[in-house]
Amino acid sequence: MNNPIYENAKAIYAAYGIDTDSAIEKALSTPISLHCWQGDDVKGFEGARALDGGIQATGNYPGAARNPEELMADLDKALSLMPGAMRINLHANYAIFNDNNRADRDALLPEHFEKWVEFAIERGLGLDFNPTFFSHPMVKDGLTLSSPDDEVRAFWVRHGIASLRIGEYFAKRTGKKCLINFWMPDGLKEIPADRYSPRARMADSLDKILAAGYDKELVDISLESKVFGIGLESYTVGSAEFCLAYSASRGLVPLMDNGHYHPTEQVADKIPSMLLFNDKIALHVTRCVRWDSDHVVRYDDETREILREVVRCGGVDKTYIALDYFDASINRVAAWITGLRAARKALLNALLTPEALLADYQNKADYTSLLVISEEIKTAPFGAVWEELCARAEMPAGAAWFEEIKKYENEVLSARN
Ligand code: RNT
Ligand code: ZN
Repeated sequence: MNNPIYENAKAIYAAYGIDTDSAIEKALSTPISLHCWQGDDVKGFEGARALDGGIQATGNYPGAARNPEELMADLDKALSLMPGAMRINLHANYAIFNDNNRADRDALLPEHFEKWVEFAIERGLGLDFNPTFFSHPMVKDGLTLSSPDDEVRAFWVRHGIASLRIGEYFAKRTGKKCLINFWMPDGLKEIPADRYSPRARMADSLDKILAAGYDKELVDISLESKVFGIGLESYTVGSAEFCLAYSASRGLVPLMDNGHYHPTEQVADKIPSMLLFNDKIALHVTRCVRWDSDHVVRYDDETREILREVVRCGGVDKTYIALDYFDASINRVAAWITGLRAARKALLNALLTPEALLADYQNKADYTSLLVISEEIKTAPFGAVWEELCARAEMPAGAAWFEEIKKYENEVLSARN
């Protein structure tokens, strides 16, 4: 470890009381869950043509994965250029059927994910799971678990229960706990006459799913709130208050997606309160441009602040960190890698920030020092530590990884249409 550039950076951070070696170690060992759905614009393998549920993937860049083999090959390519511990986040519509075992969402079984389980085990990865409450004919008038139609609700309750079993199976096979995240798009385009009943039905349906029981050693269940969706602008059943209150009362993990709040709300500011009152929290790290657009995560102020808050609250081991974005307008493998590396950089940056020193200034009301040091630390040689992290993970630093992806595009992706 005699890279003089790194040694110099190490000394600069040491002057702030920061140990770069342990920061690198923690940044590498903290798992980040990679969403399978960036690889094919959230289409899945059920033959769906349109994405609904108030979310949209825009763009038509060539080379999207068309089947499980292609998606797995693309994931492998992406994983080969992502430093640090990874998990794979699957959605129910990515079930892999053969000719004899096709099943609708309400009858999904662990066996429909066997190939994913093998994929994960071979690579030593954990798996997370998401029931898919969108892009399906049983979504009636934009509603699933909150529908007034008994049959619709019953169908989705069965889907929820099936998802618990799949998540438990993932954990048993991989030996790693699985996070099962529930996000229902349920909402209305127009101003509702009744905001109460859909929420009451949603709570009742979720209760029915949980009543089926699940092994808390194997899985955690999270609930993701949202503010609005495209075509569902006026009312969201699973609002922030609904999801927070429901999670708290039923022992679930609250999940915050930073695209799911009003534009001036900061998820970073919500994290301390959530960590104060929950053993665990979950995050969907995304980037919204003017709306919940799910742009590729960048190493920007918002991402940095979110990860800093997780770190300074001592929340790294209490927080499920997952990525959630889908950009169809650029090379999708590059999108995966860019977002993951940005999130990992933000985590490293947080671990390299002298939070205790800064908090001390705040507590002493020494706001001058707080401002000055906060600004000076910004130009500390972060890049040298990031390069060292990449070297320790045996991954290219800088943009060298992109050459590999361009080659992959020419040789593999461009042959798809
Ligand atoms: C949608 C939510 C949700 C989805 C995924 C595909 O607004 O963020 O997490 O992005 O389930
Ligand atoms: Zn999300």
